[in-house]
Amino acid sequence: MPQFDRAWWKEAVVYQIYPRSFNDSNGDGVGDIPGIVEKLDYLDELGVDVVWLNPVYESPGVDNGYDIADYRSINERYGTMADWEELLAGLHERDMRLIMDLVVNHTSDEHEWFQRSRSSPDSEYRDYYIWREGRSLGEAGVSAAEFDPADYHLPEGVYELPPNDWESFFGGSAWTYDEETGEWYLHLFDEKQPDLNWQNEKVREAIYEMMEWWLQKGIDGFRMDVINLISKPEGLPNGEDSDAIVRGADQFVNGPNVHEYISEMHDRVISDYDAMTVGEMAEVSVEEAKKFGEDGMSMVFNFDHLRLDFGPEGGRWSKGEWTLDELRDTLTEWQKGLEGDGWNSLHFNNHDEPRMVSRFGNDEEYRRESAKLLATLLLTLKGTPFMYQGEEIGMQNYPFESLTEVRDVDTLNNVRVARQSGRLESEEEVLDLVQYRSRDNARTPMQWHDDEHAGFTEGDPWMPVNPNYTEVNVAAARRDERSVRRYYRHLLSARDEHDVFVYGDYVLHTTDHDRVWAYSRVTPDAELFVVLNVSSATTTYAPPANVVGEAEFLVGNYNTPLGRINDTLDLRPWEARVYLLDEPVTA
Ligand code: ISL
Repeated sequence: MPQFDRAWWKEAVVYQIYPRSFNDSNGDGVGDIPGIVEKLDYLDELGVDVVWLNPVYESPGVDNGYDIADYRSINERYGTMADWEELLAGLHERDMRLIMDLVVNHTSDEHEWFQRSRSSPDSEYRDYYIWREGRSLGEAGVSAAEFDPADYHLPEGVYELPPNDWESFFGGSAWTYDEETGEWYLHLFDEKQPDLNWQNEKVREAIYEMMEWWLQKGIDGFRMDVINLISKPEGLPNGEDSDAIVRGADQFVNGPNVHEYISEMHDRVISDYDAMTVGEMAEVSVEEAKKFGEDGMSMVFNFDHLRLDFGPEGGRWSKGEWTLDELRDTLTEWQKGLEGDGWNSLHFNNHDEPRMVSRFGNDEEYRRESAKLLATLLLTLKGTPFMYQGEEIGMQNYPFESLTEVRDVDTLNNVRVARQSGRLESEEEVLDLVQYRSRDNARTPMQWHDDEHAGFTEGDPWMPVNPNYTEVNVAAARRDERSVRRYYRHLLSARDEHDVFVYGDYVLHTTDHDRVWAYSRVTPDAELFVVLNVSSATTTYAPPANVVGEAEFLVGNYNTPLGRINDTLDLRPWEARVYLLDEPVTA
């Protein structure tokens, strides 16, 4: 038996639950914790190991819970602490684990710390956040004619610019002027999400205590929201890189003390527990990810592959074409980059991204096939896979017909800014982009069956249900032997059975095929051979000579009754096959 550097979180498959949209137990149109408890057997049967729960803490809900007003209490909308405890116990009884969302780059402006901080420059909480004086027009080199106070929501009589040129991820300046004290506070997201000042030791202490409190309650780890934004450079200099994801990102992404803070957090809190941590990183290189591993993080989320379809200008709020070459190269870079020296997370979906089958698959003619192919990729690359609710039934983007159907603060703010600047003009352009990119695509209610509102709620759902629910739903998937869900279950159990899915090294076979992506996963005593036709056309592929021959056909999305790998493979649209070889043949 080969010796692997084992860890439970390497062997686990995570299932992400966006509580607002998962299952509503009390008919108020918003999903809740008792609703999740009702579905625990569903998750168990699917075969996932860990639940990542998006924020359920006390919050005004401007960013659906990523604006936290109290880290230690549960938002009434979602239930009570007792409900949450029942959820944790229910998961543990079924041998599943729970990781919670840790949102500590910012709080809500309704958090007590901010209320106190805002009240006076002399408050002992002033330094919990980042306050600065504005710049005069002269200082910023801006003429009076160029200056429009409306851009900064300034009250009458105030003629100044924000302390620097940083932009918020949600559009517009990252600073808001506060009338109370005549200073500006920093918020890299919405103005109702002020950034905490991590330089202040008291802030760090308070956060570590809170983390400890949750771990003591028995949780199994944290997903750490935008954690590489927590360290801002001394003097808060203007952005220098005009290609940065938002203006200023070159200054505040992976700031000067970020590793010091993360390793301190690890030493002070995490290292006492057998916990899993995954750091969400707005932008991160392989080299930087390794450093976070050295700081004690289990893994990071990188988004390189989810940027391939950005347009040349306008970043996320423009549309570009991805190619198989780029997708394969990007993921291969991470596979190889962290080999033996770190651990990957794997994800194509989350609550911030459009649905993977609409983005990387063909959600019209080959919805099922392409959803299954993407599932194969997710569950056969090396790393910890993260599934997102609804992915197991091939849920797709929502056909938004009007902005009135959009709830997401990020979409609404960014659309407003793009319109103001003239970058988006016609209604069609706006809708086209929203349909493609909006985070709300992922946030429509989970589709359980074909009754009204897809069985998500007995009330009025907070977000419209995708009209395809009559066809795409869990009940229908259960009845159907060829369903996407069946396929996931199959792959998940194969993954449980064979170590090579988890620990095998990744070896790429197709460096430049324009439709096929083939690779092996290799351990000292086994090999998986995976072949994917990432296209809606049939295609032919000749595998490397040494994998040709007898092999067990483990999983595939078409009928392939073969006990061997032939020297030429005729692959149907979006065909995916996974073979298990008796012994490793690829070096
Ligand atoms: O860049 C994005 C998506 O590709 C942004 O939508 C997103 O805000 C960014 O990835 C950070 O996301 C996280 O922090 C935000 C919150 O709105 C997101 O839901 C969360 O996942 C602020 O807390």
